[in-house]
Amino acid sequence: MTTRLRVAMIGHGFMGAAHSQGWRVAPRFFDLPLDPVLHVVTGRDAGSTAAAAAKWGWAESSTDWRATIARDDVDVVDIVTPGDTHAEIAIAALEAGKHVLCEKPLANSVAEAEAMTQAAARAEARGIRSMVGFTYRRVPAATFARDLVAAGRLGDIRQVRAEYLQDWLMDAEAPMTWRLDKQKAGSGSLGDIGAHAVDLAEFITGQTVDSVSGIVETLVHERPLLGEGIGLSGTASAERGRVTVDDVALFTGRLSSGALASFEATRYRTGRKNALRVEVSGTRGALAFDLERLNELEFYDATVAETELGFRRILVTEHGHPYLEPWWPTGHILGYEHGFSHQVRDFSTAIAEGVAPRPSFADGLHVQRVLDAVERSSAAGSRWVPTND
Ligand code: SOE
Repeated sequence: MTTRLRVAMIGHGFMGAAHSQGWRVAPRFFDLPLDPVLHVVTGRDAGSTAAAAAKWGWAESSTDWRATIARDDVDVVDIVTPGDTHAEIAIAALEAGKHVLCEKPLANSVAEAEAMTQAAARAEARGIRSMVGFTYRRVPAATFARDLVAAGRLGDIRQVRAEYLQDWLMDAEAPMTWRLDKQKAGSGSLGDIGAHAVDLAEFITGQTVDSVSGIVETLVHERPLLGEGIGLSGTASAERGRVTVDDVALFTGRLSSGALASFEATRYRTGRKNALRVEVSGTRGALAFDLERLNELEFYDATVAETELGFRRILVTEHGHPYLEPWWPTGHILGYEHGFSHQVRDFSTAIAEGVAPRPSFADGLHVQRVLDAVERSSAAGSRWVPTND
């Protein structure tokens, strides 16, 4: 019989739904070495936490995360709360001997991310694993892009362009959410979605961003406070509040190979709903990934006959592609939610096999340093700032 992996999830908003789905579905498709059990979900409010438990299939609900972490019958703590609580919960969970999966960005500051990474290193020495939830690495086309680069199909990387564009804040009268509050979110577009662009560009190229020159800017400084409901589906109240985060972040990065990369993160790009795109250009070829077309990868092979040159669209839907074998008959497509099952597969496999999973807390700390360097660069008139790894 497969050993159970008893999971406690802290938080139950949008990401909580995505993670619940991952924990529930992954063992039904993948042959996992450990059997994840949706054991207990924890939130601030008893009523909505119990409702989330019933909706997503968690056996129990609780309003006390410290008590949850202290339980002997919990093996994994999955953190899907806003960034201001990541450090405290993750460090406590690691110290209590629990494996930890933490949503991105790892923390709200470099200092917090450093403390978390130190706690993760101490725990790792005792066989306790930790991972940060940069889930888009696990979209099959993005993983396949990484494989093509690693196999040398692009040659030497000359240039990279990474952007994450959304438009859900275009309406200046849409109510405040915690994602617009620096205290809770750490930063705006920069950390919320720019962090994904940095991680994915580094993952695909196998390189790191070593210095940056950037600018961050707030476009809408004030919004109605939330009346009733939650998030964007909530109603606006008559009171107004100040937006304390960036709305747009633009920056240039110098990669470890010396190549240049450009980055763009905004939630004000009309018509772009969830456009996480990475384009990589090398001496032997090029590729372009676009999350809005997540079952495809554009690939240009510069080594073919001149008369046959051109980007071609690879359908990343075959059983030979990363993660695809156990899903549907070949040629059938996947969606946003599948990345969360792939995350569960990789995390639980690493726990079972006793290896350190990636992206690690150290990887998350590195991204945090890039975000911090962009903010410092912007404050200093876009001067180049090392990311200090
Ligand atoms: C909101 O902009 C958001 O939900 C991010 O917080 C997620 O990380 C990203 O996956 C989708 O957009």
